Amino acid sequence: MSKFLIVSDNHGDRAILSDIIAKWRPQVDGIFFNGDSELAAQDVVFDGVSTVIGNMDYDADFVEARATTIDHVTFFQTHGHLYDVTTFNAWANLELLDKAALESGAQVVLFGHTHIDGALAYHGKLFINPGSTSVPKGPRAIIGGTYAVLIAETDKFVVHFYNRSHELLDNLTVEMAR
Ligand SMILES: [Mn+2]
Repeated sequence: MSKFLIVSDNHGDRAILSDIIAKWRPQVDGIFFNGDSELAAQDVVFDGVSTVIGNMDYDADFVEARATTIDHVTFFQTHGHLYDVTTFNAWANLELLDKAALESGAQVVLFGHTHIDGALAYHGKLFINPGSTSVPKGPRAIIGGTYAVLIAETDKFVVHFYNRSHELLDNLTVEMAR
C-alpha cells in the first residue's frame, strides 16, 4: 500500500501548506502540490514536493506539467488552466487532461485551479482535484478548505478528503478499482 498527499491553491496561505505537509510527510510516499501557491519554487516548504505552476504563480522555475511514477503508480500533474478544466454546470472539463494522461501513460491525474474538490473515475483513470486549502469554491466551499490523500492498494485506489483541521470528510471518499 502506498499513500500520497495532494494539496492545491493555497494562494499565499503558507501556514496551512506548511502545517499540512509537516503533518503528512512522515506518513506518505509522495507529496503533490498542484499550483497557485504564490510562493517561490525554491521555498523550503516545497522540499521533496512535486510542484507545477499555477496561473497566479510567477516563478519560472515551476514546470507546467509533469508525469511522475512512484510505487508503480503513474501520475500526470498540472494546475489546469493550460488544459481548459474550468466549465459551467459540471465539476470539471476533463477532455484535455484525459488526452495528456493517455500520452503520459498515467493512471492518476492531479489538478487544481477550479478550487472545487472532487475525485472521479473516468476513462479508466482517476482524476483528483484536492480543492483549495484556503479559497474553496463549489458545493462544499462551506467546509472552508480541503486537501486529499490517495491510498493506492493492490486492487484499488481510495481518495480521502480532509479539512484544514485534518479531519477526515468520510462522506467524500471515492474508490476506483485498479
Ligand atoms: Mn487558484
